[in-house]
Amino acid sequence: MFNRRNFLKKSAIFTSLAGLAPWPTLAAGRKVTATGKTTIISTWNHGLQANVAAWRVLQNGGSATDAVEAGVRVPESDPENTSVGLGGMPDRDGHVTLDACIMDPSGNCGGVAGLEHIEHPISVARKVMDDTPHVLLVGDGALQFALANGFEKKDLLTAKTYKAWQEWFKKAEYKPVINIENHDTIGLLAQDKDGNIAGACTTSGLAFKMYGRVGDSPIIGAGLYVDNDIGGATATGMGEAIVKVAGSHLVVELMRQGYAPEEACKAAVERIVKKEPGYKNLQAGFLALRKDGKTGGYALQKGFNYALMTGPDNNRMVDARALL
Ligand code: SD4
Repeated sequence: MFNRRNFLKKSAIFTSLAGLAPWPTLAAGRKVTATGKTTIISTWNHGLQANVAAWRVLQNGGSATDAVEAGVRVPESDPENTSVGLGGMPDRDGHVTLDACIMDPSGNCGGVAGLEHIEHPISVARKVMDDTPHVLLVGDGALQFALANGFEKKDLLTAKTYKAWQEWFKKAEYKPVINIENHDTIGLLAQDKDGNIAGACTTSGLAFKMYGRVGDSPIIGAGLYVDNDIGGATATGMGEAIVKVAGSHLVVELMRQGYAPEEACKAAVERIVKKEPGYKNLQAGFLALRKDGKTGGYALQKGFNYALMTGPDNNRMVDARALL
């Protein structure tokens, strides 16, 4: 018997299989379309200034990709910020090793991991994306690439982080702590007025990590993922737990299935809880920006906040809800 709901369901499946739908019809039967508004969302308090820089780029006609890069360069240059770029905490051997990645609306991406001496790993990640056939360069190879492309070699260890490292030595306890300095990666997602979404993520990683340790932040699908048909997601917190569930990709795929941004972030946090026996002792948080400009965030532990900008005079901090 002809039934309208079945008919709509079948035609939705058919059009998306045929690749005809601009983006899949959601489970709720609603298409998510861009609204023509600009939205920028980024992790933690340093996101406020990052959002402003990203906004400026969009206002001046820059692309979403230019905007996310410019946004996260702000905390990368801040020596007081001990978890991103210049002034980031070193590993247990005193090396400041940086991880970053970027993804554009066409699905292109680039990243660097374990990069030393370069203040703006995100811009090196952008060059990897734009100028090489690869998606990820690591360690010395990433440094050589950066230097060959004119990036300046710098000492990223500051008096403040050198002191913290010396202090750490007194106990030399390798125990990541929830929600303090070593959990302030910046992940930033931006949607321009044409609806295009890009994302960037950059960090110095866990303070006093093992030399060579790489977290989620430079890994596409873990620390960041963008599908311009659906939306973008980014992560903060204990990288190992986020990598294990391919967290940001998971959030985007859940939005594809019809989850609202906050619900998708919550489900990704729940997945970590299910898979990670030590979940009570770690933090993990996700942010999501959907194609229709809707945003959301969710964390495992309390204390995660994010900056949301939807207008020149509307840039504010939002406290994310938490599972525990
Ligand atoms: C990492 N996710 O390297 C990063 C750490 C961080 O906010 O600070 N996140 O695991």
